[in-house]
Amino acid sequence: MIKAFLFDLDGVLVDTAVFHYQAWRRMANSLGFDFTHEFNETLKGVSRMDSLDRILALGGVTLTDERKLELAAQKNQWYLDLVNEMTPADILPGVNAFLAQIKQAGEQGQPIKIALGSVSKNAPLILDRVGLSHIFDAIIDGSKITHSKPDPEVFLKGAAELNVLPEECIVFEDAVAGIEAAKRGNMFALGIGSPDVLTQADLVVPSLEHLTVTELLSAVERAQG
Ligand code: G16
Ligand code: MG
Repeated sequence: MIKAFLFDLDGVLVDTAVFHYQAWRRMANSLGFDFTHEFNETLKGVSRMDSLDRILALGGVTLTDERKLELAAQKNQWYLDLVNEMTPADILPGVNAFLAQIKQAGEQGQPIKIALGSVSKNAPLILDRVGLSHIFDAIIDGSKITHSKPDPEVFLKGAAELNVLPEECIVFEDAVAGIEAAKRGNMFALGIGSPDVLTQADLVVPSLEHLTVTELLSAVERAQG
């Protein structure tokens, strides 16, 4: 039985994935190369330093560890300039209504706990900017984990803090690495985006808009037989 929902942050609750893309591209451009939207998909859910390594490898650039730390700090500053402009209006369509449905389900005798599962060290700041800090029963962010997605650590820690089993969780994810993390953690993986990209997901919806908690729980029950 499903007892908890674990939400990714970037690309599921807010669209900071776009800000990461802009800031990393700006950094790549400053080094004399560029990268595509398709390549950017492979960075989603991947930690800051691992993302930097992947981008530098793409550009064929080798740097000292010191220079890499400088670049990561520069990228983060450009990213934060964008994050600091965020307001509750930046919450993605359908999210608030979906969160309200979860609360309603609880009032009607079907309690569902919710956790954040993000590898971002900036997650608490983003939640604060958009006014979502207080809705979670547990928050797992980049400061609490040692392995980024596709390692399941972030979601397993979320389940443990909520005191539920992995198979009692639905993970809401927009990233290939995040879907893999959910599956490796033995959780139901709900992809938010395109089925052509999120091929490993158990179910894919284009966004949280038009998704109802009741329909989702029925779909999971059917899938789990
Ligand atoms: C997010 C993003 C990644 C980003 C990572 C680290 O993960 O999807 O692109 O590299 O956080 O972010 P930061 O540099 O802010 O620590 P998630 O798990 O929220 O999708
Ligand atoms: Mg994401």
